[in-house]
Amino acid sequence: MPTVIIVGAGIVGSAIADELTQRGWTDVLVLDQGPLYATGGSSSHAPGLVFQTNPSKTMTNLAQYTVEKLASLDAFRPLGGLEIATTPERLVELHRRAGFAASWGVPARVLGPEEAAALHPLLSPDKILGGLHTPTDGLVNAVDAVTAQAERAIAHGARFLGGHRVTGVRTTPEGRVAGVDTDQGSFDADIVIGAAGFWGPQFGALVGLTTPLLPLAHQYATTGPVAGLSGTESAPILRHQDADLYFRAHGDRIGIGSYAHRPMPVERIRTHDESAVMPSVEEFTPADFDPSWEDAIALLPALAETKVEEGINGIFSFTTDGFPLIGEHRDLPGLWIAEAVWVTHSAGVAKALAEWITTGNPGTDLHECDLYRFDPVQLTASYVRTRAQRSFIEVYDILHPLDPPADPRPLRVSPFYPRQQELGAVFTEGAAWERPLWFEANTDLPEVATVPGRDAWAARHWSKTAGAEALVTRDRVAMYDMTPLSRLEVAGPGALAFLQHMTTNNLDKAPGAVTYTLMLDEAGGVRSDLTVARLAPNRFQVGVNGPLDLDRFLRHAPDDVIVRDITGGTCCIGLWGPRARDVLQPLTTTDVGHTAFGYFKARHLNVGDVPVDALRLSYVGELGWELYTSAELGLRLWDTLWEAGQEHGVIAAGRSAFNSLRLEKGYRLAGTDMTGEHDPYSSGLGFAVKTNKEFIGRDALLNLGEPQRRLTVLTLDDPTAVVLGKEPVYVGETPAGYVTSASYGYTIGRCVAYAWLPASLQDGDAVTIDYLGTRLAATVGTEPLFDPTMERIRR
Ligand code: FAD
Ligand code: THG
Repeated sequence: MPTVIIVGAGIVGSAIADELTQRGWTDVLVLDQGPLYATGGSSSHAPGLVFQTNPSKTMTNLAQYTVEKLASLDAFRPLGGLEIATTPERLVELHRRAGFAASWGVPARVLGPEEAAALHPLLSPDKILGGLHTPTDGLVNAVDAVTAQAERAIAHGARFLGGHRVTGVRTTPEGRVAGVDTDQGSFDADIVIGAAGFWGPQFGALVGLTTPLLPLAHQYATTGPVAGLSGTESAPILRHQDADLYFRAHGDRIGIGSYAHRPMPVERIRTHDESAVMPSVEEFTPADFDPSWEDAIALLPALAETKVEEGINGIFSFTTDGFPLIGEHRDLPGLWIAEAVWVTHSAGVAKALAEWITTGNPGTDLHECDLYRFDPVQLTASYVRTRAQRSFIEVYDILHPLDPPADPRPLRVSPFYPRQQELGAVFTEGAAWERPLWFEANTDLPEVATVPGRDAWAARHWSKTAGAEALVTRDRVAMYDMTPLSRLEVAGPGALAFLQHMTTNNLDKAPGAVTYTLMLDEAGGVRSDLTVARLAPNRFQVGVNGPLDLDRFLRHAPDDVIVRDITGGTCCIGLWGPRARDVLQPLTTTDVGHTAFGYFKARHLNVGDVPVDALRLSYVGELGWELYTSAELGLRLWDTLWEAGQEHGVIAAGRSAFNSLRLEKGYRLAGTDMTGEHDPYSSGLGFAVKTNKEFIGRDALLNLGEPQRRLTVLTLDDPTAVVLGKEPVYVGETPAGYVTSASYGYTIGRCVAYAWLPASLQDGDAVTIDYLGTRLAATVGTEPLFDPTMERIRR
């Protein structure tokens, strides 16, 4: 049995110790620099509100487990959660959040002002427009929860030592973890887990690991006695997001947390000796709290009779995207971290991590939380500082799914950026890339007039012009900037065998072949879908879905294979549409006819003056090519195609059209439509699996039963209605699943929504989708909705 050391005895560290010992890994030592179990970290003063509902299914599931577990340990009180609206926009947002709750299986209901106010002794109906009530939300006493989990772990063999500061991590000559050094001596271990909370970056520095979190102070204040509070603490936990506030009762007093103040990054974390209270508590700065106090009284007038008696600026971790950081150090096996985790998600994260360490698989889809989800440009100190402060500011904001981050921008731009600007690109940002959503230059296209309008929420970051771009792609030809699509070069004598092992489809084909294939985890869940182009016997170009695919390749690559991310130094134009060949052929001496250059083939050719690797495939479901060249030739490639395309009516088209076209064609987006929770068959991707060869996840696939759920295509019945993704789907009055991605399909004239639904549903069955509190009728369809015979592509 491996020996485990956990650094940090906060709520995360103690939960991990409990989960490991529950799994029979009893040789666990938990070290904390502070005293047990109020260690001086964030858990020692967290007021412990647990609101489970989150736009992320994973985060919600982690919270649901935390509630379940801590309730079983008597460390959770299900007082209910109440989120109130004081603006019409927030009321709509509460309906959207009720949708998330229904999608992920949290009971919740939007109530009118009277009913909502009746739940809380200090609320009055005239102050609010309504509330979202979640009966299973509630309060954790974090120190009690730490203690309960620690005591159970100790009963199963774990040891906890306070007053031990970890100062180094020891390694074996082979480069594995061997133990830790502390200010009280050394300890051996096969596995070391950093649960160091906002000390994470310092702990990471001991092992050469960039830990992209920022410690920020957040104000929490407690009032004196409040008339009207019974002292029994039966009031639900309360959120007033329009004023960036939350409330809980402490006996007959109220605790108020505020995210309304300026971000307060902690420049230097104090030691225990230097701290007046504890390292995670900085001195209260009342002036920062004053506006929040006014807002609190405005909502709960009974507070006017009392005052703020105590306050802290309490420190905890913020990340650039709001998700935790979980995973194993790629270059130091045996070193894991679980940091930037709220009390709310603590036990769920601990369970997933314990599963991951003991079985090799977290059992929960953690891709949003993975330590290696970032591109290097997202790991600089300045980026982390800017974006983590942004996360603090936006904690309670109403965020549209397409809202782009504000700064730092622009960071990554493709070589076509100046041309995109000239064409009036409306940019969004993804993975630090500037990405055109649509081009204002296309606003005068006659097709624009045929595109239906939509409601104000769905119309954000959208334009009828995007619809016109989609129609022109189907009708003529368009150029798409595919540069941000991550691509890897996989080369060396072992490259073929490696890729065969890593993915499901057969890649043992002659150079010039392109194959669509899946990367599974050991349990058969879909990690990613890839295109593999064999450019030479020992050299492959792999189109992937981002840094996590690179990470997985790097972890598995043997010595005779080199894996390189070539995204940054190269660029790509997707030239797609029925006239794509008419544009391309005159520019090259290579025959690009269907016979000479077939579907899913790769050729090296010249486009005018530019050497390119051309891949004949298209995520939008039209005739055409992805044309790759090195970055410095990108502008020349763009201009060459643009000029040649004029007589064929070429346009530049953006992400918005792209997403619509791929959904009409039924092409999935890994990480959104299917994740590690889903097997290839229920995802509709069985065609890319060849079980007659060996690959990771094959054994698990062989033991699958009949799928219970299926990724199902729906169309909305109302030809002007749209949904955006994550909405719950009802069969009759029963929540039956949730939408993954959705977009209006401009060619088919209906909104297309993919959804995980019971496998028993059939073509033509009626369902409803809850969109912001309104039920929209939808119908199960047959895939693909567009061009099922492939006549537009294979010609
Ligand atoms: P910590 O509790 O900070 O534990 C980390 C431990 O690691 C510390 O004990 C530290 O001493 C130890 N450590 C670090 N480095 C070393 C080392 N080198 N050697 C030895 N030991 C080390 N979350 C919610 O879910 N709901 C809330 O309502 C809520 N409210 C909050 C209100 C405030 C004012 C604050 C500040 C936070 C709040 N949070 C809330 C966030 C929550 O408190 C934290 O996210 C959570 O407690 C983090 O737990 P942790 O175990 O990761 O960190
Ligand atoms: N281009 C390239 N690589 C990629 C993508 C891309 N890698 C990541 C991601 N996108 C992969 N997703 C898809 C999804 C569908 C298809 C291609 C990439 C596709 N599917 C055909 C189908 O389902 O009919 C393939 C059928 C077949 O196997 O022949 O084209 O956009 N380079």
